[in-house]
Amino acid sequence: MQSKITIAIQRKGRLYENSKNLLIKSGINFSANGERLLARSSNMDIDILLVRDDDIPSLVSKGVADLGIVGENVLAEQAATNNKITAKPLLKLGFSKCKLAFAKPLNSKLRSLKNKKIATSYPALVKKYLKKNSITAEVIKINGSVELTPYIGIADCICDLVSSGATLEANNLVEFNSLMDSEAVLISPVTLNKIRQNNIVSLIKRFEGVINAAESKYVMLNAHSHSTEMICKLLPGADSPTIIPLQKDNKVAIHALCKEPVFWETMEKLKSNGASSILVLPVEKILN
Ligand code: PRT
Ligand code: ZN
Repeated sequence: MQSKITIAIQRKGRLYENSKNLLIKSGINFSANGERLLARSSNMDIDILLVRDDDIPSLVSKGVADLGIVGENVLAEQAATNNKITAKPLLKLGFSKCKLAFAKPLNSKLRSLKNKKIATSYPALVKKYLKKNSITAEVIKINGSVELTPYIGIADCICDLVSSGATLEANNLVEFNSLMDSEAVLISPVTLNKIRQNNIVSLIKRFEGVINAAESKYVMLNAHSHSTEMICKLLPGADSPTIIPLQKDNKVAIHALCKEPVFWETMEKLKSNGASSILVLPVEKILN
């Protein structure tokens, strides 16, 4: 009976640091040194497979790994080309956010994709998009430097991942349509391994706790008791704030777990509605 859980993460690249940090914050101690494919947790019955991101959907679909971390873009592209890729996303992880978008040269007169040549590393997703929108166009698969293809006459436009937009700008390209938003997701096989199921579910709950905590803040402030209702309405994503009477001046302390970001604008609004001594504190872990 194999009780050890295997998790596949990217060995190096854009997903690696955040994936590693998520595992470590979830209480899994391991060190990934050098070119090793396998790292063994020193405190839990867990193996970490360190691989290329492209291999993660198939390792998880086959059940070689019980869980994996990969970009939604990679999972969607592979699932669109290969019906053996059955791994399903369980949890959005909130990092490596980007979008798959169409872009054209700044001086291009291109108005529609019809009969155009589109260079991309995501041919299956682009073809699916064209089919869905009843557009006939030529899709050219390119593995790298997609942004150069319009200038060497290979394509009229591109469909590539964009995050800050700096690469498009540096190559005089402009985005004109978005195909999908993407971020890193936790994936699992369609059915969890029966022997390890309980442990896997507990682990997923820990990941959830870390993700929720990253987005949550604990807010503490003081206010006049007559403004309590208005102040509580302004606290983003707070379920049921704690209200504690203060000794002086008919005032209360309000404490709340805010499950959405607390921006400066929100704090300023709280202040203008009578709140004072507003503290916004990070939350490390949440177990619901
Ligand atoms: O070696 P391995 O196969 O494991 O990694 P890889 O080289 O295939 O992938 P990697 O590490 O580059 O990216 C892994 C994942 O990060 C992607 O599959 C996405 O889910 C996610 N991600 C998030 C991105 C970006 N943002 C991103 N900006 N992946 C690539 N880019 C590239 C994009 O292709 C373009 O060249 O960055 C450029 C655009 O960035 P901006 O900031 O200039 O817009
Ligand atoms: Zn890759």
